[in-house]
Amino acid sequence: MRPGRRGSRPRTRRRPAHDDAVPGFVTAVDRGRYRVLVDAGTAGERPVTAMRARELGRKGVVVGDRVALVGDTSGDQDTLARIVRVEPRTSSLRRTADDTDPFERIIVANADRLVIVTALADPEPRPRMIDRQLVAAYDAGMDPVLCLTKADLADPADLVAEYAPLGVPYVVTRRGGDLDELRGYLSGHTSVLVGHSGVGKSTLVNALVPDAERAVSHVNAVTGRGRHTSSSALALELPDGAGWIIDTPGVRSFGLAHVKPENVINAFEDLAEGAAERCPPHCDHFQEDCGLDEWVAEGHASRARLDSLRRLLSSREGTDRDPDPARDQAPEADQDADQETAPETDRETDRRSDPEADREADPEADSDVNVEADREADGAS
Ligand SMILES: Nc1nc2c(ncn2[C@@H]2O[C@H](COP(=O)(O)OP(=O)(O)OP(=O)(O)O)[C@@H](O)[C@H]2O)c(=O)[nH]1
Ligand SMILES: [Mg+2]
Ligand SMILES: [Zn+2]
Repeated sequence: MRPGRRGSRPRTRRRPAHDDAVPGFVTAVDRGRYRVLVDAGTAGERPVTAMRARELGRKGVVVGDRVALVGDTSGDQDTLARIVRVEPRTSSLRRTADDTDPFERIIVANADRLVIVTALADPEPRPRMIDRQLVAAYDAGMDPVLCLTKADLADPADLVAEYAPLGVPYVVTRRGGDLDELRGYLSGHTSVLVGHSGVGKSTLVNALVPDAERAVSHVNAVTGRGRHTSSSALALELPDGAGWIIDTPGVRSFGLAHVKPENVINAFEDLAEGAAERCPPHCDHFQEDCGLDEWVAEGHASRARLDSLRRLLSSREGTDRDPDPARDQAPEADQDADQETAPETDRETDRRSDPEADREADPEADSDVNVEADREADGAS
């Protein structure tokens, strides 16, 4: 695009600049201010409030990011550091507002486990939402685990049976129950809790992290909906250095416009092998000459696995908007996370015509996301 520019750029302007920058870990984002943990695990461990430096350009900063800070990194009251660099991410958990929205947002960076939290009742489980979150996990290269909460209210057997063919590990929790099995899945990982509002994500975080003090609120008895109590993502360290857990706000939908089908099928080793061997190029695995049915008929994989794979692939189509129109009027609590456009899928889109694209340049504008929640004082304000 700009021939010769690279070669003529003065050497001093090349990255990495800021050799003296201090590394940190973003634990919270709130209206353009970032809470960054510095010197973690040492006597000098401290949270530092930071803003993004202009030189970051459009690059988003989200919870879980590893960043480099300059300026006042003392963490003293009323000081502000600047984030001058975001280190390459090992994973990016993404969603779009719906499947037709090409502008994805990254929810959390660098996490390796996705805890899909679903209540067995109050609110009712919605398998389609589980499917979509599974797809998001596979796409991000994260290991999913299902956490079925509120087993004191309903029996998990049916839901467990439905997901058995997928081989996704699951834990069942109940009010006052012990969480050792869940701890086992979290230990040594950076895990993200996702799910509808009111399923009990913050309740779990409070039980796992003694001084977390995440606000929780009841589920509306009439609508069965949660109240979008948590309004932004927050990373908390598990006791004894057992890893990190990231609580996120309940979302109504999990758009998958950005997902590549290959990433989904690659999570099914037995079927991925069949697809490589038997399917025509660019097979969508629904077409008539798809080789997977034959692969299954020959006994290389089970029919239930193939059905589950196809269900997940089809969950990418259409939206998972609630069929009840009354519910659609309810606000969706959303992340304070910065918008980030998808370089892979958005090439055709004219960014200049996109009102969302400007958000990146003005972090304050992020506060206009459709949040109507009992705001929780959990951010770095
Ligand atoms: N009966 C029962 N209630 C639970 C259980 N876990 C959580 N709850 C209740 O469910 C309600 C919602 O819990 P939260 O932890 O606020 O849910 P959340 O997923 O964080 O919701 P958002 O922050 O809105 O996304 C609270 O009233 C909890 O006390 C459970 O295992 N059994
Ligand atoms: Mg919550
Ligand atoms: Zn196929």
